[in-house]
Amino acid sequence: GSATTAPKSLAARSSDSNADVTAAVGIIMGSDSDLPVMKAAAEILEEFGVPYELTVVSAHRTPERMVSYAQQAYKRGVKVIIAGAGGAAHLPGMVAALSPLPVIGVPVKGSSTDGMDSLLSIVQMPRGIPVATVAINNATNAGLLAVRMLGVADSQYIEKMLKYQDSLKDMVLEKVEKLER
Ligand code: RP5
Repeated sequence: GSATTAPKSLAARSSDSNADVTAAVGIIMGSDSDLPVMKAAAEILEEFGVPYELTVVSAHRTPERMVSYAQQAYKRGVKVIIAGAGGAAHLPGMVAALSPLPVIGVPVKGSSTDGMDSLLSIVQMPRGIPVATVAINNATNAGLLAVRMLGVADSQYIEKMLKYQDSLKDMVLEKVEKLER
């Protein structure tokens, strides 16, 4: 295919989309072992009706794929990239270096250092190349932050976010009511 055509594994998804829809958010991760954490971002995007794509791109094991993904994503219409990785987590920062898009980094907790290795690898970016880093394993917040970014240009997401925030408030108030009963 041409340079701006998505690989087959990158067909946009969301509950109410067909395969021709352009993904607004690209979710990438260093390994399929990151999927149990990263799927929370996909669940949020499903909930908000955001077309997204999801795939594995490894900075260390598939460096050329990382370069082409990062260089092509904006040309294919992707607006925000969510990148998750564990350990020596170079993927989010390298993708931010190669792409003009906002990159949200998700530090994925590994087995040896409680995710601190990944957190510090992702958050300590040099001036000039930002990565918006969420908490360790908090792919939910990465999804929500992506929705807020899309809200800048698409007010349906602002409306949906206001409702989501209301639902969080209701949830807490219900618990308070039960506690105080
Ligand atoms: C990182 O190494 C990946 O993002 C993953 O979190 C970690 C381990 O990968 P696997 O050895 O499980 O494939 O690059």
